[in-house]
Amino acid sequence: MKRLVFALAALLLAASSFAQVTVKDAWIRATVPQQKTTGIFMQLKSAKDMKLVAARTPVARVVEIHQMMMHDDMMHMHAVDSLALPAGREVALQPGGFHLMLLELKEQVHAGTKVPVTLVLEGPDGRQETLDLQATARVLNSAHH
Ligand SMILES: [Cu+2]
Repeated sequence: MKRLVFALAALLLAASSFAQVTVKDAWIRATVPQQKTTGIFMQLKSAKDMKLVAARTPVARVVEIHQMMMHDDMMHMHAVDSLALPAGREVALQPGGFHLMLLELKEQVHAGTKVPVTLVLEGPDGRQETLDLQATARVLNSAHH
């Protein structure tokens, strides 16, 4: 019985640490037929120091964490290993900055549809947890953004 109580406590702790990362306004850029790449954007806020180390979605074979920046008057983007989520600070994944890059899309992403996304987050102790969310497909530069 004692062991069961400990197991339950561990489960509750795991569940509450999930809730310490909040996601706001997750969206995915809608695509046209034959398009093989797109991006996912959102606001992330973690109550404790965490980092985003990976992500996956059923609509793409490959998901990378990308950073976009100006270099020699040109926009460049490159993959990064992780994105730091400092405690209490809102981190934006947005066009022109960090984003989740979807490569080898399996299907067209139509505006208005919801796409499941799983984030893999890692704490300072190296322990990983996952966070499931839904990203709504929008056309970039649409009036309501
Ligand atoms: Cu990219």
